Amino acid sequence: MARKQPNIVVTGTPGVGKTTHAEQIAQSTGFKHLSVNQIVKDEGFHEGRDEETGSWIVDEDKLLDHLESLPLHSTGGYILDWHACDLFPERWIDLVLVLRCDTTVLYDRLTGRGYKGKKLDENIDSEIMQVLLEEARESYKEEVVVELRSEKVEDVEANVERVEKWVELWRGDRKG
Ligand code: DAT
Repeated sequence: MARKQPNIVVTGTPGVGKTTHAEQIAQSTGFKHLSVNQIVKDEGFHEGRDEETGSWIVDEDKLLDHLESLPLHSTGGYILDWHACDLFPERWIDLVLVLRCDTTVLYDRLTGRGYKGKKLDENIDSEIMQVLLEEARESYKEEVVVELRSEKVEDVEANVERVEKWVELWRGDRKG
């Protein structure tokens, strides 16, 4: 069955603004925001935390089984917010937003969150090396992946507006 609504992935290095964007896009489109990290935590889809970085060691099979049980792939209308994107089957996803941020701005956001040492360095390096953008480009078709800047509040407003327009076009295309 063809989806009536698109599914959107919002990805990027921690601190780039995924939650901020996903919440606002959910509000303006009526789509459901899935914070994948929250699901991993709440449902216990992990094998504890990495000692050094404190990140969850995710049980990807359990996570995928859970996502598969949602009407995500049939009805659509979901926003998947996660710092990874290669796990989601390509056929589920209609748009991948990769948020990008200047590293000095990101540094301040992450230290403000209490990140330090290896965890801070790894995330800053990941942004410099555009790890998530590469992951998205390797996992999805070129036209599905959109890189968006997320440094200022105005960036969020412009990005949300752009996504709203994209959703309208997507719906229009399917009505024929
Ligand atoms: P993520 O979910 O990617 O970890 P977040 O949405 O929690 O990121 O944002 C981290 C912090 O940075 C939070 O205090 C909101 C702020 N922020 C994010 N994007 C922003 C932007 N484009 N302009 C101003 N502040 C932003």
